[in-house]
Amino acid sequence: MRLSRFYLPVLKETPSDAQIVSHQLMLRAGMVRQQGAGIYAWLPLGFRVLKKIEQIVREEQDRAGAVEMLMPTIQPADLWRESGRYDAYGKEMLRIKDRADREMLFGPTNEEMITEIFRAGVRSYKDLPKMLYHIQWKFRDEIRPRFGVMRGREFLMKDTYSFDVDEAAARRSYNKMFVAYLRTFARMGLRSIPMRADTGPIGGDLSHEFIVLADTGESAVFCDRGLIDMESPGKDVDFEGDLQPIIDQFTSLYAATEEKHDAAEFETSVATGDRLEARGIEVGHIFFFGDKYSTAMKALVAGPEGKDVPVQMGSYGVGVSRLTGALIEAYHDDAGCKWPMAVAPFHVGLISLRPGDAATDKACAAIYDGLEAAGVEVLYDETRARPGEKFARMDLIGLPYQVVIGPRGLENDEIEVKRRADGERQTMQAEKVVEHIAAVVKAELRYS
Ligand code: 5CA
Repeated sequence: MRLSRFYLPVLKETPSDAQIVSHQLMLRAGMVRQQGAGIYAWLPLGFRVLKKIEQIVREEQDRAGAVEMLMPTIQPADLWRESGRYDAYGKEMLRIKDRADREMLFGPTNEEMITEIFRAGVRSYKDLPKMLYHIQWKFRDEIRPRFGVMRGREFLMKDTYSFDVDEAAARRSYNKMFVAYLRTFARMGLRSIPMRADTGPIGGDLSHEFIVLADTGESAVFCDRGLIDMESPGKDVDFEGDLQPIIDQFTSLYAATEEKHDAAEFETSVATGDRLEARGIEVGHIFFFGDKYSTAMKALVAGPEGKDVPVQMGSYGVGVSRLTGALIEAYHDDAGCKWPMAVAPFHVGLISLRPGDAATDKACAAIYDGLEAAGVEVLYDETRARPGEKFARMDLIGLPYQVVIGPRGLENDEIEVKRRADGERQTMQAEKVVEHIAAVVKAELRYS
């Protein structure tokens, strides 16, 4: 992508209303633009990150056996009257009327709709288990939208719903999502800690929040430090096998959000030096709520004994748009973002120090074409901006590698390659650059 064609409206000043670094950087780097309280337009750079996150979430859902679909954002109120949540949900629900005066709403979540879809098509336990998901915009009229995309009113969520014949089977579905979540966040470079959590308006009594530790996080959390170093399950994990040992390992140490925190238990079960009281960002939340919706909405299946039973359900959410902010909180410095390769908007920034100079243009074109041919995503800054401005902009948007080409270096057949993560610089011959970059990008994209 040529920068002159792209749309990258970077800001020089830090917007005064942005309190946390991820919000500041997302605005400064031209990733999003606010359109209303808690409502953001995703500009091309931010959109690319969002799509990368979404794709990792999707791949791990598919791997765990969930099946993708897409439900609408607008839902009829009557569906929510069936479950009893239409009144219970309160002011957080955005209620709308259409031209025929029918009551509608902008979906804050999809338990009711998926239950309606399920009951229309499944009759027997023999069709179970089923796990269905979609990645769709939600609207919650939050009292205090803040921190940019971290607590938005309109936000992108991945929500999965599981359907099982009995509680033991539902537990297996829950475990699949538990493991899928550990892997999903790890692939993005985030260490998430599953914590016992409150269920709020979704309901049920078994629930975990996946928390990424960060000083700017909205949740107060309490856990055993041992959880920080626990390795997430690898690529070879068998989702059809017994996942309980993995769940047991992650739940063996104390970890709870504020609402579920038990100070006495924390003190007796965790050694003083291992007690961690911190703040964190909730990037995912999983729930098992049994027959809460299936009984109310009559989603029954014929059980093994021939009798109809309400299906056992769970729901599992990932904050896809929130993750963009969480990732910046985890990966930045004073100069800007430092994207991990897996979620970077482009893998490499190519900076021409003297566009218009024949030798520089030629060398840039060769490397740009070579990298693209090797499947590397390049943002090519061939604009007329001053070098200082180009460097600052490239640091701000935080692509993992920068390739800097100018006439002076070319005289000695030297091209500079900078790694954004630690600022390490290397000079190399022009003919080596494509091969080198393609190799490091590939290596950093490999995950276990
Ligand atoms: N139906 C369930 C699971 S699918 C559900 O709605 N769960 S939730 O309320 O916990 O939301 C799932 C995830 O969405 C949260 O873990 C969080 O990462 C994200 N999320 C929730 N509210 C917001 C918000 N206002 N802004 C950004 N992300 C949010």
